[in-house]
Amino acid sequence: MTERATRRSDAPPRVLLVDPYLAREDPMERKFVELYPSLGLLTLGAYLRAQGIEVAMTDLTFARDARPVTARLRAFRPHVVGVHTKTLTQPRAVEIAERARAEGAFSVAGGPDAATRPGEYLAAGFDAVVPGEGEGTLVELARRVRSGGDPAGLAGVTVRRDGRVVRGPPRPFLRDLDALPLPAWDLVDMEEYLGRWQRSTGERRAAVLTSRGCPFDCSWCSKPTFGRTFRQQSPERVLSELRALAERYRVNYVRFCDDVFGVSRAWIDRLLRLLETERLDLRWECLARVDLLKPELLKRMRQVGLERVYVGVESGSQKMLDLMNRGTRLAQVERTAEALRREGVRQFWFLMLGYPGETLDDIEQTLQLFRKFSPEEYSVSIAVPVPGTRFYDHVKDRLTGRARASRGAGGTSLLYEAAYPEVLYRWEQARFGLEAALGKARDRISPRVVERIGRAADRFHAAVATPLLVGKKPPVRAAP
Ligand code: B12
Ligand code: SF4
Repeated sequence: MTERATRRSDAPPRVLLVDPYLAREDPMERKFVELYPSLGLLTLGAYLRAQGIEVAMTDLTFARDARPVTARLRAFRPHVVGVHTKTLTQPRAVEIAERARAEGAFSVAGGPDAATRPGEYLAAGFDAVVPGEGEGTLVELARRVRSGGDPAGLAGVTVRRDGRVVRGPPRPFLRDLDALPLPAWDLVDMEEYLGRWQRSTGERRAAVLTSRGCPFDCSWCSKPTFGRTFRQQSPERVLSELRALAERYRVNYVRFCDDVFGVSRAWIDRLLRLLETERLDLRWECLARVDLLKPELLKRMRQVGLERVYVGVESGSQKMLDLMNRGTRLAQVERTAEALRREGVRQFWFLMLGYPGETLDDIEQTLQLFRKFSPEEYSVSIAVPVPGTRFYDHVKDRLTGRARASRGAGGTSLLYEAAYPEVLYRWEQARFGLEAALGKARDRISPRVVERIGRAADRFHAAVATPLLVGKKPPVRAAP
């Protein structure tokens, strides 16, 4: 390491950031994923620059393969190559570490997947992993590598020495998110992202993050980077980012990417007041919890451009919501769904099947709730036990062989021995598909015909499909 790291040690460190996500390889891309550049990398890039580090980025989102990384390595000659990781992109990330090594650069992995299993990334060839918040750690790491020192022991850095994983002490989280510079949008081809949005929706859409972490504690949720910590930027800082996007890139639609938007009522009140007075002419969407979206708040959000809300409904059974430790009530789901419909805000529901303790009756309650509100968009996934969650711990002795291989795809296969066979969950997913189609058809064909088809499908489900698909497995014990 020493020889390649000391190369031109008089110059400031150079860091190449890489997003290994290739949209064309993502099976979910056509269905749900809407393309935005990684905010984690753009913020890291801006922070490094502010500390005097030279930064370049290769974003593979629109590429055919990872070859552009090698071209950039040769042109930029970075001391450090920093790769963002998701489970889906793990093989590509490892390939990039190999390319970095071939060009004599130090490779470091960060982001949600490397944070969950740093040892595997090190064994696969990365020189280091940063499992937590990246800004301060990457600056120190780049300086240490550039000066020829050993990064082992640096706060926030994990390395492998003599076959053992060596973790540096934890680095405290950044306290003041307002102190972060605006994301370095110029590191990616913003026009490629915005142009695609413009062609498909007529809007120039960008992603914005106002907070880090989430204070809630759903049993299946993996939060390897920020844990249960929660910090937010001031509404004024958020507004300056929105203004910069509008002025520099003519952005007129924003997706707030926070885990949960508007956790603090005082905060959201202030942001809405600013949006009311500033008149940015912006439309936006966010992910919110039903317990936080009070109808009168929703009305004000709508007045300043709210178009769509992602809602984690998850189940139509209160028993299941409690088992998942969601902290929400069915009455809140219904109140929110009604208010969203009244205000003309599109709703995207997240639903989950196959969580431990769920019976056919619970699934039926979920379907009835779905039928009642016919959300404009939805995703119904089969519960994925992600390592590091209570759900995973509860079922880890019952994982199927596919669990490891399909961790990244998520939501389409049954990865543990649940109450019913996978085919039953797939069938239930199809029932939601039919229900959604019928919901849409209500405007075009007679509601009576729609009802009749629905009832026939229910009868077929009860009399034929269920006995055929359920098999004779006894239901398993409930979740923790
Ligand atoms: C917004 C979001 C999206 C948006 C925008 C994605 C984007 N391009 O940024 C959309 C909806 C498009 C999306 C899509 C997908 N997403 Co997403 N997404 C998120 C979400 C909610 C926030 C991401 C974010 O901006 N975080 C804030 C930034 C500041 O944090 P960060 O990215 O983690 O980066 C920090 C550290 O991790 C670290 N770091 C990150 N990278 C690196 C690299 C180096 C070298 C270093 C040193 C440090 C470092 O430093 C950063 C700053 O402190 C997260 C959940 C979450 N809370 O993170 C899920 C999440 C990242 N997504 C996830 C998934 C699975 C996907 C998809 C693969 C879904 C799919 N297709 O099936 C796609 C992939 C698309 C893509 N382009 O990568 C998972 C990843 C889990 C995993 N282990 O893989 C997460 C964690 C959600 C979850 N709990 O399941 N996503
Ligand atoms: S699912 Fe959402 S609300 Fe629940 S803990 Fe995870 S991020 Fe927070």
